Amino acid sequence: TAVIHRADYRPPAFWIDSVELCFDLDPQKTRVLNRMRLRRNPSMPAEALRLHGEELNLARVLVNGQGASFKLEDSHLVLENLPEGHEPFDLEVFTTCAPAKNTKLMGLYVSNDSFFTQCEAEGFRRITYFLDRPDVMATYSVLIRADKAKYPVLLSNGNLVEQGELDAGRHYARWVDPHRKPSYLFALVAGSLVAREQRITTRGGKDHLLQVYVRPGDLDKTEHAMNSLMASIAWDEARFGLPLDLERFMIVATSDFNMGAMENKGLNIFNTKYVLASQATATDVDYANIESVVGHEYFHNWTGNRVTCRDWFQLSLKEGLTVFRDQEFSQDLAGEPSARAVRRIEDVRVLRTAQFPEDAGPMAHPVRPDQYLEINNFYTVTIYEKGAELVRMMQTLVGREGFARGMKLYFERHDGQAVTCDDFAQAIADANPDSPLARLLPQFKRWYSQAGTPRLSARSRWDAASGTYSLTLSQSCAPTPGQPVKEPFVIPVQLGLLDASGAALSNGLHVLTQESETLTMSGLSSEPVPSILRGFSAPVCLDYPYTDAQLLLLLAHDTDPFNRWEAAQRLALHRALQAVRDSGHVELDAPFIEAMRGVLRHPQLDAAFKELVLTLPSETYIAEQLEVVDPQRIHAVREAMRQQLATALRHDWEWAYEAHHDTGAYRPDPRSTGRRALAGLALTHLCLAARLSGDPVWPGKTLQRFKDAANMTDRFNALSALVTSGHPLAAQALDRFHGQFKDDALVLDKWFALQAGAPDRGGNILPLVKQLMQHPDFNIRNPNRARSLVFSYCSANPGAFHRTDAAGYVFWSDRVIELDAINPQVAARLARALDRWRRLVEPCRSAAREAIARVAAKPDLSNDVREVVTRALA
Ligand code: HT7
Ligand code: ZN
Repeated sequence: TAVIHRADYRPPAFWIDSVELCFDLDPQKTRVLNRMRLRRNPSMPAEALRLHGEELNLARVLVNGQGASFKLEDSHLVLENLPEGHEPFDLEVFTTCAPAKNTKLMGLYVSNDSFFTQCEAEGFRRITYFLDRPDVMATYSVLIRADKAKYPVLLSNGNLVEQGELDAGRHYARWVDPHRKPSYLFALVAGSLVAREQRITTRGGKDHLLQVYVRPGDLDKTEHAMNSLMASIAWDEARFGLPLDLERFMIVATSDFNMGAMENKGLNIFNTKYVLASQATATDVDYANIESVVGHEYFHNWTGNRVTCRDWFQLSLKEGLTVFRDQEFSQDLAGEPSARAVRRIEDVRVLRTAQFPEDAGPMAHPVRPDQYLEINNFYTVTIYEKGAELVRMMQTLVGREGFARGMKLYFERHDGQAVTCDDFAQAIADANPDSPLARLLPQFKRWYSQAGTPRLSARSRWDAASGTYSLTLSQSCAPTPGQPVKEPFVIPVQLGLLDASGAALSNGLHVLTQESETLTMSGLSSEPVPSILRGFSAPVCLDYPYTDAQLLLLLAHDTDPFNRWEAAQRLALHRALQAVRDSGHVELDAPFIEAMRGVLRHPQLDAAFKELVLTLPSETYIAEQLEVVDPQRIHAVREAMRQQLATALRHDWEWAYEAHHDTGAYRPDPRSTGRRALAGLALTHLCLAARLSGDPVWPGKTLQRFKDAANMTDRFNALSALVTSGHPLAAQALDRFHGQFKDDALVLDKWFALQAGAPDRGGNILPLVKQLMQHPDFNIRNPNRARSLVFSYCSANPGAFHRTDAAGYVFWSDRVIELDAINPQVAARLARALDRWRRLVEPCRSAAREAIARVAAKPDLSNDVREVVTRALA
């Protein structure tokens, strides 16, 4: 298959105005009758109709009710002799497919004896022949017929207009979606499901039915998802004036799903991981994720569904914007400024540990890519998270109200259309003609076209005699594949100055547009300390030669909580990097330890914030700062730092645990979540300290906590403390956990993930992972289970994966090849685990290259995996 280029975009030669689909569901052989009303696109020259289709059996083609001539050409149904002129005509295509054999989980597939669809990006063509591209928008009427006992619930998009009985124990339902939509938003679900229901009246006085469908035993785990949905509906109306435009809004959960969830119009399909929660089975992190994913999919109803993408190169138009919206939603729900800051820090952590490496590696691509081989490979942290940062910068440049004005104009202009990232940026700028965004729009849009993380260097000069302080800000961006030279970006730099006592001197936004600019402030009595990039106002890598004294001052006094946290991260990062360069030896100094103690014991700071400050930068983030990466050494250094913090602050951790572990009746609100997180971190450190001292008390207490816990957060934190500290009590706790939760797939995922992600001790993790692959509960075909074991090892446990004997890489290549035959999308994600192989220290580097080459040499690789390994070796 050939590479697809953005520059080659052409509108379709035909439009499809309406679709009538009739499904006779059968796991082995489902019949699909597709009646389309088409017309030629008057603005395009006359040409043949080329409909996409994949793994379909074609039975019949009729044009205006008559048999028609056609050709089947490399995944296309081609019709050449169609009626001339611009009158609409009918095309009927009758096909069959085999949902039970569909292990790719794209198109129509079976999971736990129910039918589900996944059509984004190009799955609809696996259901029927179609112009399967997002700029072809049609109305859909869907008739579903199936065995009533096996599939009592039959769902599709829109409104249920008819249902009834058929002979031979079958029944039917007809759904009509009044909204035009692209094929990727089509959905169908059929199975034995039950729903939590909620009727609501929205601000405009309209009534709506909300439903969350799950398997019968799971109904008691749907309350949080329903609450999150109601909160999302209220938020979008309040913040952006965007109402729910459907009488019925459904969420359905499935345990076999390639991603998190899917925003099909009125019928969102979710991975169970982002729906099901009870205090006994889900952690605080799960609760927060459910809130944000439910929000995300709901917000797509406007940003994605009402206004969609012209082509898949514009994916960030909907994804970046919708991530921005879900981040804002979560912040607004968190409420207080400090809780908002915690959310912001968490989001930036994801960006820096996942997106920055992507932007520096072989898969680096612009937020609006120029080319792809397989679109599924471009559902990336760059499209999503960096895309959200671009939208956030726009909001910073036009202000919060200005941004709401821009959104309003965007919908006024484009409701019902399939548009581009340019259209979005233009609307935000046009609604704010006096803003810096409007003035700088062409330059700002380089963020969409240039890949790579810009480096923002700041250098200061202090002239004591005149009391003048100057700060020079310079930007650069390293080459990325296909982009050797970059033009300067527009970088909004939120900048504060503190005096030597930590008091605030100034705060303002500087918009950097040149390669280098100098800001000067005079009339100062002493040299100030700069707090640069407050709130992480741009997705850049900031380089400023902070001294420890400056960082300690910021940590103690900065009014910006993000930079306060950042100061602590820098203090820790400096020490980690120093130790890694210094042959792995680390000895934490008293000022650092005292600063950490000060934060831990601080009377005013929130527990959630303390937990973030006392969590050291991740191994991946440390690795990103280095040109040559020795993952085992990084792991050893970080572990040694944790161990020293555990020992030196032992009494403080004890205090922290005792003061925070009782959070009363379970509620997943920011305050109690923060307290549980800090108590959990304390337990981990207490178990680590016990490992050195041999003290049995805290491991014993931790085991007791594990047994007595009233919620999964506390239980799992205790289990994790025992496992990550390598304590012998971990084994019995793991057994007990498995026995207790063996029937709950999502909890078993945690059990697998914890073991595969545990710190390596003498190379013990890989044999354990191999052993767990033989466990009766392991099934590589289930994406959640594959992620919990194989990905947790290969992608999230660098210290254990990058073995000098190359066994980790051999295991990786075996799994990529095994998975590729089952589910190429999941395989390609796993293939990304070795993206950054070029920077690895020898012998890892050569061994990693060999493993990638081994995968690349395999004939019949999917496009998904081929694209990843080819780029990695390029
Ligand atoms: N828009 C959704 C994308 C998605 C997806 C893409 C490829 C293959 C499977 C998929 N499942 C969902 C998810 C979202 O961003 O909301
Ligand atoms: Zn999305």
